[in-house]
Amino acid sequence: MREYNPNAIEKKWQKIWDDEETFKAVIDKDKKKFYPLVEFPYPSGQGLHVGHPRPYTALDIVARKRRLEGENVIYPMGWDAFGLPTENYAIKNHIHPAIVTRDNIKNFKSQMKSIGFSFDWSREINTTDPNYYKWSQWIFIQLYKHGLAYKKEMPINWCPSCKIGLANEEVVDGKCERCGSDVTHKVKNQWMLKITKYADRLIDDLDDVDYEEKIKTQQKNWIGRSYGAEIDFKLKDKDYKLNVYTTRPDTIFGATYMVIAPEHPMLEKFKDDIKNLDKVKEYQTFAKKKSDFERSELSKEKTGVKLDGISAINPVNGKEVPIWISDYVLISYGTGAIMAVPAHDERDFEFAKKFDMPIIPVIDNGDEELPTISNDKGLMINSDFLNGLSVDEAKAKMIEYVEDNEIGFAKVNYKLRDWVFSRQRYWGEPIPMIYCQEHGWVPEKEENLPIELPEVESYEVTDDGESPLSKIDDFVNTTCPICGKPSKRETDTMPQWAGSSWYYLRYTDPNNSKDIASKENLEYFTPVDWYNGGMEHTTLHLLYSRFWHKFLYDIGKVPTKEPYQKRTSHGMILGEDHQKMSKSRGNVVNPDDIVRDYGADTLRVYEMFIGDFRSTAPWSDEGVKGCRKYLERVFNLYELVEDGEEYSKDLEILINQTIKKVSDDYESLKYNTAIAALMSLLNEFRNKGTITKKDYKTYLILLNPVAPHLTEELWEEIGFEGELNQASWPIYDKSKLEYDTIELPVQVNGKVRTKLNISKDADQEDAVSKAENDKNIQKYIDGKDIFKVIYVPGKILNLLVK
Ligand code: ANZ
Repeated sequence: MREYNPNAIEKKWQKIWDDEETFKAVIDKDKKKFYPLVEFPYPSGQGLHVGHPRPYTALDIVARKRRLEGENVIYPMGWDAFGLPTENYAIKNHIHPAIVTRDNIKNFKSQMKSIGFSFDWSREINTTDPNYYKWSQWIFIQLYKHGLAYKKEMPINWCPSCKIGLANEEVVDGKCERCGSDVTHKVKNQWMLKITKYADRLIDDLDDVDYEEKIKTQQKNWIGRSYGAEIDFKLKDKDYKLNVYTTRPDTIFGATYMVIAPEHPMLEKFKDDIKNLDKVKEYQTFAKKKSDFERSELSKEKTGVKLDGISAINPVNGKEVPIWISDYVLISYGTGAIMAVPAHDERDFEFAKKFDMPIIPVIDNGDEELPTISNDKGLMINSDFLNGLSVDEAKAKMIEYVEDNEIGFAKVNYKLRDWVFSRQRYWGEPIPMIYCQEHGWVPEKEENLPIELPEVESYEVTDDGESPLSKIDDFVNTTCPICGKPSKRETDTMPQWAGSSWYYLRYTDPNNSKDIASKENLEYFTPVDWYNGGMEHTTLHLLYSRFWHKFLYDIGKVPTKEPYQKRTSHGMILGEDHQKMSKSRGNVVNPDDIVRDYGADTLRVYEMFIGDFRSTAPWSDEGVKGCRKYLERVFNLYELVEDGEEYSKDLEILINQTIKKVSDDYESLKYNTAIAALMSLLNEFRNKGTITKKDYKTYLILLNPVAPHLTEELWEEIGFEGELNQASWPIYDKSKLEYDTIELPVQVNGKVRTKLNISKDADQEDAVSKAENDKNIQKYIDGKDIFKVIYVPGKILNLLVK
């Protein structure tokens, strides 16, 4: 056995692919295009992690296979390079973030190249390049011009440690997603994007795309559309209507009290009427300390204060109901006030139990014991004119009632909030807006874009939380694009999600200086046919980019309604200890080490063989070694090759089956079972001892997408025509997918005793041994001697015994 030395082979082929621009995509209208996309990384100082190559390899396999099938594949890569870690590193080490970014990109790129991904490097993009962010700024201006960007003073999630405003999505369990500190609130004037205007389309258009179901569900839940009604409850003896949002207008006869958020404006308005105002104020301070997340946790102990001196009237039965303040009602959702129906809502139930309030069941679902929280099956009771109706009928009837009586109306609500788009940081795209005393906010003239980030002495946020740009007079002081009078530039920058919201468009035409990308390129290459990424991006990046895309569609900039036709997700790779890989745990595996010690092809095979692509999988050095062994066997397969332009007769079916399996599996994220099938075909080759050139050729092509360097090398070595990447993907013969089996009648002493399922070409030894193992035959031959065998393949087997 000769020694497999992947390093030399891999460098050689990587150079050839680079020199020949093998994977460069050019418009070719005669060919079907295929646009696979993986999420471009944030080029951190840590370099590539073994988690990165998992999705990159997976779609590289699909990209390479589709090229062999004759498709015109555009598989691009770039850098999502604005963001906090780089900025924090720059602050700490006094290096310009642009330099940190450049060095990190260099490292990432050489790591990626060493793994042999078939990226079209001529389309590389970098979100921090002014030629790129010019267009992020341009898109912002269009959003502004279409009324989708506005400035608003509002409480934002504030990380006291990073000194940055966070989007809701960046707050995880009440903590800053980046540094883990407790998030507080701060009122700031922020640029906002009206993603809520697109809420319906972001839900409804999911019907037209092929996303994994769990991704669709998460997006829908995040947007959180619910159908209900707003209903007015008059305050007793006051000219004021307390307006509630409910998804269950049917349960109104069971509303025994009301709850308003501690921030509800009514409290200020009636402060003179509230007798226990001190308690109320105390409670408001207490609630302020908690995040919305903590406040809405179901399991948490309910707290609240009953307003003394003020109450409301249930509009359907005229009964007086008390009003409470409690933090389980959020000011930011619905109307910030609810009618509480403790018999049928879990939170209300807990609250009513704790504070000893009446619980009136209004739905009879047949349970012996009322009330019951399971609340949408059964007929209405205790509900006057709704009695006897089903829940759905009662909902409709109550909405009709409140509308007729002008005490409310049907209402659709969303959990989705507008997108806080301002960051008070340095390392982001400057928001291209100017404030003029006379004209208010005015967008920068488009011909002046990009507004480049100026040099600053310090990248640190000012103590009052303003962007470091606010300290650069040259940057701040400008003139109004409308009247030319002295004006001030916006100093906030965009969030990290900006550049990634449209990058897949730029790949189609990365150097265009006149447009985000030309119409021709967009029409040919978009939409992305297959986008793979992490589940953690489902409600952030994926939703944001769908929003921007829809907006660009509305203004005629892109030809499709949706950016991504298909979306899949991968599982994380864990350390050998089954924990998430992290520096502090010391369980991080560096892909460079694997490439150096075992080769890129081994890394690729292992990353795909590690387990089901969608599931998390622990790293295993033993597993890597096993994959290396497999490739060593492939490397020595040439020893078995003899001339022959057809498949080996006895392998024909297995080869056809393997082509089918591998082709299907590569397209359906089943990389591990595809590789298993290739491993078992290799074993069959070795068992047999010799294979034909066609057997070999087919094997190399099938394995090529996973182990591209080794297979190219073997292809060249044996002298097949051209380079493997120019070959054609094998097509299986449908008529040769199954062994021909027949029902073979088996006689004992001339009498048919059974029928065996057996290949029509089975040899005599095979047929007899199968017959001997058959229960029906054993009865007649046990303890006897087979003295003669008559066998006509495909026809009959006769055993003569005595
Ligand atoms: C009465 C009722 C009876 C309710 C019942 C539910 C079940 P989704 O589906 O999430 O939209 N709610 C309304 N505004 C709220 C706020 N600002 N903070 C906390 N809870 C609020 O849920 C809507 C339901 O959540 C509403 O319907 C309201 O309680 C509550 F058997 O009204 B319901």
